[in-house]
Amino acid sequence: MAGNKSLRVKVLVLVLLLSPNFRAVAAEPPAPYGPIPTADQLAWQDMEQYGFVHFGMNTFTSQEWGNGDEDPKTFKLEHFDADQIAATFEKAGLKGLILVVKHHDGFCLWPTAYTKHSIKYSPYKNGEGDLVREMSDACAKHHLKFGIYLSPWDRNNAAYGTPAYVEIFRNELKELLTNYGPIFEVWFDGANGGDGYYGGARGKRTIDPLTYYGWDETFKLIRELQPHAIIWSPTDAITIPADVRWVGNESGHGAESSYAVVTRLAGGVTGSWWMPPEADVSIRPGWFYHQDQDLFVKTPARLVHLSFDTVGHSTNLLLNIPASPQGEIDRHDVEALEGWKELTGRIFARDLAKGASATADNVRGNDPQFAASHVIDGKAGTYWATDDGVTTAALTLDLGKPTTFNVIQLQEYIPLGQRIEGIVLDAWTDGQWKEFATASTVGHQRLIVVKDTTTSKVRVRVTKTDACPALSGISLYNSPYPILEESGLR
Ligand code: FUL
Repeated sequence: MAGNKSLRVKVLVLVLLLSPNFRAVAAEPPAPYGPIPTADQLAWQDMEQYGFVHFGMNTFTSQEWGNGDEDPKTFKLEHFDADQIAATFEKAGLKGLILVVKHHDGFCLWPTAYTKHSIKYSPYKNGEGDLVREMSDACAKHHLKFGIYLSPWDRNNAAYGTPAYVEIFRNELKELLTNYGPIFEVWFDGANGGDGYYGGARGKRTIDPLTYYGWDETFKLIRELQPHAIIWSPTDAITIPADVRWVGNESGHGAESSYAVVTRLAGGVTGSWWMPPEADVSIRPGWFYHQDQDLFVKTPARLVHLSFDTVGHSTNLLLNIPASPQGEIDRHDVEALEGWKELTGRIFARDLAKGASATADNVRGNDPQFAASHVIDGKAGTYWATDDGVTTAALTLDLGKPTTFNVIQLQEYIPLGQRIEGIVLDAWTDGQWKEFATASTVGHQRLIVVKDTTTSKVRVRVTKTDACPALSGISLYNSPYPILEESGLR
């Protein structure tokens, strides 16, 4: 009996060794290609959409850029409804909120010990108020990550332009990073120097934005006090790389070919970093609330288009929704956000690729771990990959029956880096493949909008890639709303 059993075991081992599946288990995942994201950058990328709240002295003077000579008493806030603001963000599907705690006019929304130009000297709660506290508490309650925008340029401060101001700035930052819980993103604006009040001296102060602030020291401080915070790059000249960069416009456009990796000169050496783009854009013409702009709030359709143009191009969307002098999000903005949420829900209601059968002309080591089916398993952590050296490959989804769609969503497995630079989509039409769309980069997410397309089979061809492709998601949607027609609004 014992002899029989050991024979059976030997036969089983032989069968396993010879089966393609068994050999596949031994396949190694592809090596990372180029710079790769940190865990915090990946978590940030997954947020996709979050918002700014511009609120401050400008809200009460109806300005965009205050000069810095405004009396703190002008900040006539009677009631601040942090709960309404956070609830509005949460309902809109935004994942975080970045509060402008000090704009260029220098007025601080928290009772800082480092300037008298703050809420402490305003009528709000008789100087006992702290909007950073109120807002960060409300964000925690509404499941929003909380971030801060602290303007480096300070048109109020007498010391601006001298090393003493840089110390003040860092001390303000320290207060913010140590008193208000976890900060997911620290945002520094690029506007710098120029005219201001400067403690009564008035006039123009010019600084060198690359050297004046000593960003290296400031970044070290952030890394030490909030190691998980994402740092928004305030300048192109970096020695310590930031985590994310400005997309290059304030109108909500991601690049057609969108790269998370940048190559720049830093400290005299050219280096490459994972530093994906973020697009900041306002729901209104201005960044701050102005009543005469109530009728110019972006429509739900425009917001859908914005998010396709940014998140659909691997660019996180930072949508500004300013609070009004009543300390809340105005109803015009609330209505637009509700409409946006509803339209988005309708577009992504049903993934028509779910349940399809997926095959590929190359699967890494024939290993089920890298099978084509992973692109439709709904899991971000699994992916289809090919053998090393494969730079063109095709994956086919058999939908089983003629299916109509107009949005294709592709996702690359970015923990291994960004690889793909060319994609072609074919539809099975009249017994042959017919190309119906192309795209360049994929990255975290690529949304491709096409005319209504009806087919029973879709083929995704990778036509250009820097290393063997690793795709984690392919989805098909049928938007009842004509997204393409909005593209004229670019
Ligand atoms: C700009 C600033 O000058 C605007 O006022 C606004 O804060 C925007 C987000 O960044 O550069």
